[in-house]
Amino acid sequence: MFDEGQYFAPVVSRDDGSLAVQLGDGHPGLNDPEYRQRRDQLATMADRWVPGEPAPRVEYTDQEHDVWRVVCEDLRAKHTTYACQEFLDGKEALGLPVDHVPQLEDLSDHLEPLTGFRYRPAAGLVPLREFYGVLAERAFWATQYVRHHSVPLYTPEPDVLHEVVGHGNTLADPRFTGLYAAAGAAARRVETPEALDFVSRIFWFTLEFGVVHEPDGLKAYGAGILSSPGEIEEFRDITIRPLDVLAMGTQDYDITHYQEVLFAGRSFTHVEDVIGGFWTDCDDDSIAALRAGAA
Ligand code: TIH
Ligand code: FE2
Repeated sequence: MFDEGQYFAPVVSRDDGSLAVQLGDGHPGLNDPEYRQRRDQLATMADRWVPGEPAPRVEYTDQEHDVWRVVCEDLRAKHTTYACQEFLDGKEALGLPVDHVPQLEDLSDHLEPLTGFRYRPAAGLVPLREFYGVLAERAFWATQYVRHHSVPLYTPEPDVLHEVVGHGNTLADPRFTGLYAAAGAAARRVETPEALDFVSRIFWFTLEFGVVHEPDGLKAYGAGILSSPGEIEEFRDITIRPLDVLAMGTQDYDITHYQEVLFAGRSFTHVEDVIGGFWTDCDDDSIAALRAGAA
């Protein structure tokens, strides 16, 4: 139950050293040979990346730029309505293009002076401990492929739109990156799979799917909501629970559908205090004690 799961569609190596991405049943690109070839190509490029070198530059196609533009244009007004202030601050600082897919390396050059963060290109499979651990060094593993053009409004797989529009805008804001770095430090500190699982669920319900009360209503700060033009319109209508470390660290979720329960901070400061504070102090023993109290 506590295996250190994988974040993305699995990839397998071919005899020639290239990678093949395994798209599951029901994936919109499953029967689109061109899309599959593209996914394999980008995964292979990322796999060949060597730490310390720039992330590979991708020549995006017109169709990929179109998907980027459709999603960004759709999200423009929705972010104004539904995104929390700190996200909007990061968005202003980063100034992402709307009309083309930007390169990870160029974004890293913009992010680094703001918060110290840089992207690393992910081929697909990033084990949880590695994915979270490098946040402590202000590095963020990111995919470079674009979601299938038939499903611009929601994808169950993290694509470059999610990594950049969802996470990138937050990685440009120092209050957010304090939280990311604290999550990374926690992931490095804990040793048991149970504790890592606990830390990663809290990440899911905060930096991926967190919401926060602001004076004019409930806002999203989680990258998974903020990169989905579909889900961003729904989050105010579902079950919203108060921040609670034990509840969040043990709550199940389904990565393939809109979320059914979210946890709201009373303010961004409240999230920093409760969640940032937890990540800063937690260890195997404190997490085991929390779990035992729940039993
Ligand atoms: N569902 C998000 C989107 O459509 O942008 C992507 C993901 C967020 C978290 C996991 S996958
Ligand atoms: Fe994400």
